[in-house]
Amino acid sequence: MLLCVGPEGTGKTLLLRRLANLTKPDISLTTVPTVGLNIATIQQEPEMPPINIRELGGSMSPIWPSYYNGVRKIMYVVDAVNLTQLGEATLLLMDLLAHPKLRTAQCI
Ligand SMILES: Nc1nc2c(ncn2[C@@H]2O[C@H](COP(=O)(O)OP(=O)(O)OP(=O)(O)O)[C@@H](O)[C@H]2O)c(=O)[nH]1
Ligand SMILES: [Mg+2]
Repeated sequence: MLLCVGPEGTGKTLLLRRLANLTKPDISLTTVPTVGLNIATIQQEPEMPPINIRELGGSMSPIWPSYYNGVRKIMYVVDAVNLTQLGEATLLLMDLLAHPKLRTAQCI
């Protein structure tokens, strides 16, 4: 299972919406903060099985670990322009990488 996490407002929902609708150039830029779980299904090629990605809202970071069971890959999203958030982004990433349940997961 692929998990998408990162601090609040870094663009996770928009990125996943973009990946799920690559052929539609006019996707809406309007999103609401994810409270809970957002599941995106990405179909790369018609003959390939779809990829399900679970996004956890940044506001839920204290309870992210309750969703770590069975995670094989992690997509960690950072807003590199938001310098005031980079410290928080680093601490959350360090916590994530140190978690025993994610020891064998790949981070991208
Ligand atoms: N212009 C522009 N706006 C963006 C981009 N990525 C995100 N945004 C805007 O930033 C805001 C937050 O984006 P979201 O995708 O909801 O962020 P998120 O990481 O899912 O936030 P949480 O679910 O609260 O953790 C929205 O208003 C988006 O439209 C981007 O690449 N370009
Ligand atoms: Mg979101």
